[in-house]
Formats: sequence, C-alpha cells, structure tokens
Amino acid sequence: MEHAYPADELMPLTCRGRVRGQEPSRGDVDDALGKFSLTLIDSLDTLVVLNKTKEFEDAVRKVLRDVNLDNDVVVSVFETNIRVLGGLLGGHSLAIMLKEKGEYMQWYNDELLQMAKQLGYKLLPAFNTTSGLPYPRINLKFGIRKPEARTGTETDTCTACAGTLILEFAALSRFTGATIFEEYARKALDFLWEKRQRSSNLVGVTINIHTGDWVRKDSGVGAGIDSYYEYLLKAYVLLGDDSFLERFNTHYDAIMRYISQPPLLLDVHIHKPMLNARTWMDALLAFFPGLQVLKGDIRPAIETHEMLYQVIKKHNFLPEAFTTDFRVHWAQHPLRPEFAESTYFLYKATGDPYYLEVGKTLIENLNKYARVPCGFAAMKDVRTGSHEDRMDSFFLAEMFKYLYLLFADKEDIIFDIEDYIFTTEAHLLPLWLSTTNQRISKKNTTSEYTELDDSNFDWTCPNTQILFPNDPLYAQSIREPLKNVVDKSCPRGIIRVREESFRSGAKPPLRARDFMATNPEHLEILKKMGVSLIHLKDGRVQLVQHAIQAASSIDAEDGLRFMQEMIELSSQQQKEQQLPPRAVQIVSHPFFGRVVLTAGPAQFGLDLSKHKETRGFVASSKPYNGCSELTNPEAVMGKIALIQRGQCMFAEKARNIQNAGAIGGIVIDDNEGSSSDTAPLFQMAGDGKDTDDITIPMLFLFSKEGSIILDAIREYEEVEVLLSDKAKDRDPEMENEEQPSSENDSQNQSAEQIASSSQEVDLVDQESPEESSLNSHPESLSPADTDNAASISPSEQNSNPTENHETTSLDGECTDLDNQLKEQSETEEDSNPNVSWGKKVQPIDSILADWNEDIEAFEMMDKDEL
Ligand code: DMJ
Repeated sequence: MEHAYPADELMPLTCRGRVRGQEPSRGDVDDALGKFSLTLIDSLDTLVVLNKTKEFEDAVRKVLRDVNLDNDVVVSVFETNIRVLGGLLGGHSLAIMLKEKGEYMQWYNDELLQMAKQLGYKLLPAFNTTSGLPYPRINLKFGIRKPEARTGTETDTCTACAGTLILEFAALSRFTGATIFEEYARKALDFLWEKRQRSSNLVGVTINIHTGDWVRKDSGVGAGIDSYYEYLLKAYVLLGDDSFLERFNTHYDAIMRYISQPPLLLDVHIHKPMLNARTWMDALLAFFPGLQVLKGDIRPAIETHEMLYQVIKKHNFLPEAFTTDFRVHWAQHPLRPEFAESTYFLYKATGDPYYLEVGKTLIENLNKYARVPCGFAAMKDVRTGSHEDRMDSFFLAEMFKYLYLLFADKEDIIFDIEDYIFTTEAHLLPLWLSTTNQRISKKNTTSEYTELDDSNFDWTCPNTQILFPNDPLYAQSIREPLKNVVDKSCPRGIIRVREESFRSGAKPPLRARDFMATNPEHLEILKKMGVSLIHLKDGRVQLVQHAIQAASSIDAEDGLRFMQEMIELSSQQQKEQQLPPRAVQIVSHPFFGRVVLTAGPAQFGLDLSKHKETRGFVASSKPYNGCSELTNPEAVMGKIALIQRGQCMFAEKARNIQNAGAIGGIVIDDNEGSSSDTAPLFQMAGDGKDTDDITIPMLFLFSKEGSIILDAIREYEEVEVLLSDKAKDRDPEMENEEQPSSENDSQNQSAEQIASSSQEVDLVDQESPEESSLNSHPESLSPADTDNAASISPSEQNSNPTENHETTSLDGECTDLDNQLKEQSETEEDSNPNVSWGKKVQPIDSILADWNEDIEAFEMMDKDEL
C-alpha cells in the first residue's frame, strides 16, 4: 500500500508500483495486470483470515472508491477470473459473514458483489466461440470483437485457462441469481470433457477454441492443466453435482495410471500415455498433493510432497522446473504458493507436526532469501539467490494465507474455515452456495460415466477420524523410504535397464555415435529398423520408431537398441555440453540496464563467462539471415550484429558478421512467438568443424525477447546492449545517463526484468536439413520422442501404480535402484521367452492413434514449409 498502491503489483526492489505500459513488457505475465489494483483485490480475504478486520474494512472501501474495471487493457480471462473475480467474491463472502456477526462491515450492501457482477459481464464476450471455450484474452473496455479490442484473433487456449471458471462463475450466479455465468462455465467444462482423449481419459495442455483439436497433446498435472482437475473436484464439493465427481474420478484414475510415477508426476502423451513427454517437472504441480488430500488419497500425496520438500531443501525454493534427477531445469521461482498449500492440507489431514517443521523452513527461507526492504522479491535464480523486481499478487493471496493457516489454531480465526472452499487462488467461497439458486439445467453425463473398477476411490471423502485413527506415525512410515530420494539421486536408470532387458549384448548394425542424417545408407538402415526421421518446425530433428514398421522382428530389435543408444548419447552430451544462460541487457536510454533478456549461449566464439562482457550498439545485418557476405559491412562494423535464425549454420552466420567487422552477434529466433518463458534454454551448436576462428561472442534470443530489441531500435534508433554471462547491476555509467525522474531508483538494487531461464540445453542447430546431423545434435531425441519406448518403459512394464511404486521407491542407493529395475525387467522377460517381439505388438487403437498423430504432424509440416 505504501509503495505501490493503486498499481496492480509491487516492485519490491525499486519500491514502486508496476503499471502496465510504464514498464518494459514481460509478455504473457503482464496479462494479469488490468490497472485494477490487482494485489489489493487479491488480498482482501487474506486480511480477514489474518484477523485484520479493520484493515479489511479500509481495503474494501478503497476498492469501491478507486477501482475501475473499464480500462482499455487486454487481460487474461483466466487470471482475471481467479484473481479479480475470485478476490471480489472472496471479499464479499467474508464481508457478509462479518456483517452478520454484527461488529464490522455494518455499512456493507453487497457492493463487492456488484463489482464482481460487472466484471463477470465484461468477461462473457470471451465465450462467444462455437465451442464455448473462452478466448484467452479480453479487452476490459472493448471486449473481443471491436476493432479497438486488440484481441480476439487467438485460436488456442490452455486447458486450465478454459477449465478454471466454474467456482467463481457458479458462485457469482448463485450469489446474484443471474444463471448465465454458471451456464457458460459449465458449457466450457462439458466441451473439455467431450474432448478428452477417449482411450487414455487424459487431456492435452492446449486446445483450439474453434475446432476443439488438441494443439499440445502432452498431459500432466502442472502448468496448463492443473486447476482444470482441481475445479472438477471442487465444483463437486461446492455444487454437489455428481457429474463433476465422476469426471474427476475418471481423470484421476488416468492420472494415477499414467502420470503418477511415485514420488514423481511426469507428463505423458495423451495418445500414448505410456510414453513420458518430458524428463522434468514444473513447480505448479506442487498443488497436486493438496488436491489428493481433498480426494482422500493420502499416500501418494505424502510421497510427492516429500520429494518436493527435498528439492526445496536443496535449492531453498522450488525451481520453476526440475529434472527427474532433481537438477534445476528452470531456475526462477516467483514465490509460488502451491507447495505451502499442499503442506497445509497434509497437516490438516495427518496432524503430523512434521508439516509444521516444513512450514517453518518455508518461512525461514522466505525471510532469509526473498525478503527485501519493500516486500518479498521473486527469485530470478534459486542457485545464485538473485532477485527479480517482482512480487506477484498470489504471494499475498495464497502464500500468506496458507502459511498463516498452517500455524493458526481454531480460535485464531474468527470464522469457521471449514465452511468454505478454497478457489485455486485461495479465495474463500461459502459451501452454503450449494443449496442456493440451483436453477441451472445440468447436463446428464452420468450415462457416459463408466464405473471405475479400481482401488483409487476407497478413501474418497477424507475423514481424518477414519483415515488416521490415533496413528501419528502413519505419514512418517510413508516418508521414511523416500528420505534420501533427492540427495542421493541419480538418473533413473531407465536406459540401463532397457539395455539390460536385451541381455544379448548385441549391438545394432548402425551405432548411434556413427549416425549421419545426410548419409543415404544410414537412412536406409533406419528405415529397415522402423525408425523414421522427422524435421520439426522448430528446427529440431526427431527420431521415431514404430517397431511394427520394421522389416523383421530382428530389425525391430536392432532399432530399439539404436534408439536407446541415441537416448543415452543424447543425455550424455546434454550433460557434458550444458552451458548456463547468458544475458543481453539493454543499457541505453530509456532502459538503463533495467531490461535484461535471457539469452542462449553458443558452443563457439568468445566465452562470456571467461571474458569481460561485450558492449556495443546493435545493427541489423544484410542479408538478415547472415548466410552470405554482408552487403552492409559499414553498418555493422564495430557493432553487435542482429541476425535471424535459419537458412544456414550458426557458425556460418558468425563468420559472416565477424568478417564484416561486428564485435558480437545476436541470433533472433525466426519461430514467431517463441520465448524463454516457455521454451528451454537454446544453445547454439557449432558446425561440427573447427570453430576456433570465431572470436566474437554470439548469443541467441527467442523471438519474443528478440522483438524487444527490434522494437527498441524502431523506437529509439540507437540501442546499446551488453552481452554477458549474467545481468550486471546498473553501473554508474548507466545511472549517470538516467533521467532526473528516475533518480530515486538508482539508489536501489538492480531491477532486471529477466525472463525465466532454463537449464535444458537444446543443442540443435538444424537450420538447414541438408547440413543437419543427429550425430552432432542428438539431444533432439528424448525418450519421449521414441515410440519404441512405449513398449519398454518401466511404467508399461509395470502399469500398476502400486507395484510401480515398489520398484521406484528409492532408498537412496543408485545401484540398488538400478538392480531392482533390472531384476524386474529380467524377471518379466524370463517369464515369457517370446516377450521381446510379442511385447512390441501395439494394440490396434494405439497404432491408429500413432498414424493419426503422424499424419497430423506431417500435415502440419507441409503447411509450415509451404
Ligand atoms: C496462482 O495464481 C493460482 O494458484 C493458479 O491456479 C496457478 N498458480 C498461481 C500461483 O503459482
């Protein structure tokens, strides 16, 4: 309130408010900011939980007096719903509770509810699609259609974005009697349910809002999907509608079957759910143990939570993403509350004081590493402890609330929290809404529901009295086998197990390390082995094996060995060649070092970690792709040349700009919309030849970051940047150049606007298919890329979640784990002498799904290439 109000968010390093349009754009993250005092609205019910009733009363008055919901600004429908609509409804829920008590809020006359309704109507135009799935963004003033709206052209949205509305919209309908909101949210959920992948019962991460086609077919419980599942279960709790529970149970069964690999939760493909789609997990999935508590499935909740806690103990915070062997994958941490949320629910379910210790650690780490004079600052990199000038509104809405509740006794809270349900943003909605204004016609989905025959549901509807009768040691007994899972972790040994599973020691006719994508003989061998080569539109090359397409069963087995060698080679090279992210910092007026863009390193040229940074003005090269001698050497001489990705090898571009006298180069991705927020770090590989002749530094920017520089040139012409291994604090030189109005800022710490960085290395420079070779870029192949993995992944060898858990319940000894897995694999083979070939026969629906996917992929490629 002191430094930022009425801005949407606090910038805790520079002690001022973040006002959209006045700060350099951070991309999608800024879509939460609607110039509607976001943090204040998001914090309303936190104040009541913390027993700050007087402050709540003042805050409500401020919201009513100051907040305008009619701004000409494009906001995220999802974020506005969960944070602003949810915040207003949570505030209203507690305002009427207080009013009824007779002391505070006596003047209150549903004003927050009226604002909520106004906002609800503003969001409704987003649902004007044939599917009923909402557009991802809307202009608060102009809606979707009007020319001034500057939105409405999007085709895709995330599943969570379309499936996380029902609690707020139904509450709004039931509070006001206006049924339209609940109807729209139900329609979107009905559509998603219809579109679930029917054989796996999973949903993808993004969906086309017009056609209903899955755009991203990977599926997990974290980013992009998380709160869709949460809202199905909670909609059942709040609205008492069985169809939501049935849907949730169907999905939950699929999640436990395919995604849950205790203690891990790993993304899979919806059509091929036995195939992992990633080798890393994101921080958002940390909410899932909390949801499992609500569902009553405590054991896996304890296991996953324990694993996450150990990752936190290692890095002080949960990195945005981390690998299956618990290395940092994206180092950022924006003070997300999901782990605190799960800790709270696990404590409620088990009463185990261990979870209080966990909460204490969280608080200590926040105070030690994130607390700054004006607030709490997000971690830019959990490894270095560097900060971002950012404090998202969910920090007060959720983190404070859950941590307070974890330690609060019943009498510390002035109302009974059990009478409310938490939305995904931890806003409180009263359960009595379930019996109010129930006028919505419910779709009868029961006929579609197949009774699930499994034990996941034995404990549905948790009841602490029944689940843990006088047994405080229950949770401990589940945690015990996992106590060293992170510290003594090692790669999961899958590859070795797979190799062992062949036991013959035979080598494939073509070794992975010898493979050249340009060698026709090699391509012929690949074909025989049922391996096809796909050039992805982002420049990577993917190898896929369909055992069934191999010339014979022996060729198919050779293909499997080849794929496994390639996987191993790839992961080895990734580890060996992994370089940390670099930074491109704009230092000229009016940025003065505040804009720092996460850049990918190059495996050639000047190593910025060993040399002083390179500083210079930027100039675009001609030709822009830098693939031939530059026609504008005078323009790039002594400058940092901008070049577009594509058409030739990175090293060739570097040589051409170096010859023209450039002192450095920035390659900008030609894949429109790519961003370091969403893509793993990209590392530029050499050309397989000696690159010692390249002496200038080269960095890579995704298109979003690249366009920040290009926009700056358009606006200011002279743009000076610093290429370095990490962002430099704004130095005296920059400060001297600063405008008088910003003088105060220069006293403060740096205000870097770093996009999220990632540790995953994408070595691929498959710029020209003719020059590409998987030998030098094998990282494009991951277990997820191999169809054959489906037939041999541990999860399929053992698809029963419980047994799978037994196999992977790590006791900290890598060798033990490997042996366990190996033994299991051998046992299974021994029991069936024909299993090697027989196991690879795919069921017909999975073959059809494969075909459809491949056809879609090729159709997509044709379109893109044309
Ligand atoms: C919150 O805004 C909500 O919890 C949302 O569902 C996803 N996560 C963020 C905080 O991490």
